[in-house]
Amino acid sequence: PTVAVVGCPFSGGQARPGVDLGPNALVEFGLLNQIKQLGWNVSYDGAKPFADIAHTRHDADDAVDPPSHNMKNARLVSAVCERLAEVVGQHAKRGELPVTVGGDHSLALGSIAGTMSKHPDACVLWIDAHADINTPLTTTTGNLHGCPVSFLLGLDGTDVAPFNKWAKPCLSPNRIVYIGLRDVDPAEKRILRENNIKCFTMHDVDKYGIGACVQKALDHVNPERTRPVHLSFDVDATDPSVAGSTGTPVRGGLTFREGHYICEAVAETGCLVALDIMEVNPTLGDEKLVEQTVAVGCSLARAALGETLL
Ligand code: DIR
Ligand code: MN
Ligand code: MN
Ligand code: MN
Repeated sequence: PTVAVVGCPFSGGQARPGVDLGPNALVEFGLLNQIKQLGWNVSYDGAKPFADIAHTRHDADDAVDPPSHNMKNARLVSAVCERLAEVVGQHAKRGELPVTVGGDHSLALGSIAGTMSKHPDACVLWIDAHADINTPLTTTTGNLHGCPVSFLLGLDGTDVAPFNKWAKPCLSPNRIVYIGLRDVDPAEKRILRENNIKCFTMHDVDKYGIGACVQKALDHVNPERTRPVHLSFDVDATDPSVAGSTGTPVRGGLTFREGHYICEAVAETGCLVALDIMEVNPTLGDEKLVEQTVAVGCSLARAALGETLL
C-alpha cells in the first residue's frame, strides 16, 4: 500500500504568512521516511502540483483578487483547492492513501472534495478548536480557512463564484463529526444546531474522556465501521502547549495523548482513506516551539497511519 504525501504550501485562507512553509518543515523533519518505516510505500511530488499558484498571494491587491462576498483571496483559495481536489482524487483513484500536509485549513475543501470523488460514501472526522463552518454570508474575518465545511455541505450562501464553478456539495451534515471545539462563532453555533451536526467540544472531552468521545463520534458517522474515513486534523485542536506554532491557537485544547489517541483509534478502524495535517506554521514561536509543533504534526500522521505504542 502506498501513502501519497501531498504537500500544499498555501497560506491564502488566513492572514498569517508562514503556514505555507508547513509542508516543507514536516518533510525536512523526516515525515516521508517515518511513514516508510511503518511499512508504507511513500510518494511525494513536492510543491510541483501547486508550483504555479499556491505560493502567490494578492492581499490588498484588489485588482487581482478583489474581496468577493466578504471573502479574502477567494479566487486564489478556489484555484488551489480545485487543484488539490484533482491531485487527491487522482491518488485515491490509484488506490493510494493521500496525506495532505498544509498549509491552512481552507485546503480541506479541496482534499475532502478529492476524497469524495473516489469515495462518495466517506465520512469526515474534523479535529479542530474551530468549526470552520462559516459561510461567505456569516464570516466576520473573511478568512476562508474558517469556511471550508460550509462549502462541502453546500450551505446557504456557498453557491457563489468562483467556487461554484467546481465545488459541488459532496458531504451531508450527518457524515461529519467534530472533536476538540472550543472557539466557535455565534453564527457557526446556529449553523451547527440547525443542521444537527454532531460535535464533541472540549467540554465533552473533559466530561466523557477521549475514548468515549471518539467511540461516540465514530458510532455517529460510521456505525458499522464500513464507511471510508477522511480525518482532517487541524493542529490547533491540540493545546498551545502541545502544538503552539499555529496561526490561531486557543487555550484549553487536546493533550498530546488525546490528539494521538484520536489518530490511533481511527487507524484501528482500518477505514482511513485520507488524512489532512493542517495549520503548522513554522515561523511562529521560538525554535523549540517550532520543532515541537513540527514533531507533533509528524507523530499525529504516524499514529493515523498505524504506528502503535507496542
Ligand atoms: C474564525 C476563526 N471562526 C473565522 N477560524 C479559524 O475566521 O471564521 N479557523 N481560526 O481555523
Ligand atoms: Mn499580488
Ligand atoms: Mn481548522
Ligand atoms: Mn482551527
